[in-house]
Amino acid sequence: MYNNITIQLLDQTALLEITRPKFLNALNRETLEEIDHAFSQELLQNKDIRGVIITGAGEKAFVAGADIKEFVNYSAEEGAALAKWGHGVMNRIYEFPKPIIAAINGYALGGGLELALACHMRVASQNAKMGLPEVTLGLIPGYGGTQRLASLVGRGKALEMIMSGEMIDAVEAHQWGLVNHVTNQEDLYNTCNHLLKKMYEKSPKAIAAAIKVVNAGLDKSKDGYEEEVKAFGESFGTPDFREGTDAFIAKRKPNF
Ligand code: CO8
Repeated sequence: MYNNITIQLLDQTALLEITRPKFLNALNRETLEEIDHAFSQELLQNKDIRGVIITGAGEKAFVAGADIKEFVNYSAEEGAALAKWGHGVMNRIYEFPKPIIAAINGYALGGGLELALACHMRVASQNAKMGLPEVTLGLIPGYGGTQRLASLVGRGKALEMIMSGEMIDAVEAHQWGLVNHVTNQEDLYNTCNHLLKKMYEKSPKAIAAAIKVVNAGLDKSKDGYEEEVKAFGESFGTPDFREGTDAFIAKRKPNF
């Protein structure tokens, strides 16, 4: 069904792998379209899927960027249209109502790092290298990276990374707050899955509401506090609230 990605359902976790290792998993248009399709359809609709891990095939790269060869002859209008469309894809991941972890297993550069930034959490293996090298190409990040990196690590560090175009390693990325955890290469999937499994014991409706409200607070067009009040109130009407509070009173584990 897909040419550039695979999706494996392992228990309640979907493992989405980008499978262009020959090109270090660079995101050509078709790959991004397939990722977008997956998040709009099966990953969203399949109730057995409680969380997603995104990673890159091969030993070397998560994703080494947007596919440079595809846009070398683009005009300003074509570049802007590509970035606008890419924003839509990244936003669907950013707003996705189930937890998503980027398992960064090598190079995460340019659009690849921007994809990881759109995920809710990032776990890097010790061999990972992260950077936004667009200035080397006479470009700036165009898939939301200027905004999401600054909101994650602050303006100073974001500008250092963007203006130097240099890569940082997993340990430095952890110190910056860019990745949540660092792990051995062979433990990467298990570490991500372990994080997700803890979330599967909790209310999926509450998790979806938390993603929405945290994102709203970072969105200049929204009032995060107002969104919190609204979502908090709505939680009271959910079966998950009934189950969670009944379980507490009965001194048992909730079953979500
Ligand atoms: N696009 C296309 N092909 C790529 C990319 C890429 N981003 N990265 C690697 N490849 C290809 C190489 O061309 C090579 O293919 P071939 O064998 O056919 O020549 C193959 O992958 C293997 O790569 P290398 O031989 O270069 O591997 P090395 O181990 O020597 O080097 C590096 C690894 C350092 C990661 C190197 O490949 C590199 O610098 N890649 C480019 C990194 C980069 O600049 N990324 C940013 C791209 S721009 C971007 O992402 C903009 C995002 C926003 C777009 C918004 C719309 C405009």
